[in-house]
Amino acid sequence: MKRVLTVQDISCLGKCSLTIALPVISALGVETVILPTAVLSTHTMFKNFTCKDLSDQLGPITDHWKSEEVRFDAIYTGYLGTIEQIEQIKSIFRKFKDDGTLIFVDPVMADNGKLYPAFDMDYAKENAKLCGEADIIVPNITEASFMTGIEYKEEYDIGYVKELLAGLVDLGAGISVLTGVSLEKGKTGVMGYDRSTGEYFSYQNRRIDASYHGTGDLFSSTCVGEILRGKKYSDAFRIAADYTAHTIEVTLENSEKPWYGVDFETTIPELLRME
Ligand code: PXL
Repeated sequence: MKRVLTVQDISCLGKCSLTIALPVISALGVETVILPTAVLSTHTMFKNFTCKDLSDQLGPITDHWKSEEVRFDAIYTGYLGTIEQIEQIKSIFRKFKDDGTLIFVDPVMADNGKLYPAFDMDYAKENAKLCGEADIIVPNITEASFMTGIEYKEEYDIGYVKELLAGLVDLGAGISVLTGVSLEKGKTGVMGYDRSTGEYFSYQNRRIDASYHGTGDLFSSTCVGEILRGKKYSDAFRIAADYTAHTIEVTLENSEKPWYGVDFETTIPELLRME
């Protein structure tokens, strides 16, 4: 069985980061080892959330794994707390990366033109360096604009998307995938560029007028699980985009839905059948 290490916070209530990555990647038949960077009572869109930083645990935990000769087929990082933690993640890459380890970085820090409350421009610069060490990165347009210094736009054309992708390529990543790319009215999807082949790929599906927390994590976790279960990259991105859109639709239909996350629990069985 393939084994992935995912490094991100655990928001106990809120359906995001590890509480999405663990069930989704496991359901796809991939062993999911977790390294929690912090424990929060909820995600940061709640008021008065608590947060216990676990930076001092990352070294001892990974040293222990190293002494057990554990190896990973992939390392997937998501929301991280501080610049110091990004440094720690780079050393975790050095500790565990071998020829067969895929490094997948989702530089979670911003959306809709704004950084999340905990972050500033220095953090964005460090996240850009982390992306430079990755095989695959999946920023949204806001994150890409903060990392490349290219102006954020709400209205754009394919030329702007290609400019952002070129900026991401300069950071050093292998495959850069922009999420939340809307190239036609009423549609949204992903557009990516593979440095090794020089090829672009693009996938658009229906745009649903609702935004939920954790959908980026759902997209990334699905990509990681599908890639490790043997799907081609472009198929993994397409399935992840379709699954995320479908899950948002199902959530909207649920009259008892919580405001803070999506009903991925209802849709997981369908994900396993998606081709
Ligand atoms: O879904 C991304 C995410 C993960 N973890 C925490 C967050 C967020 C988004 O705000 O607050 C703690």
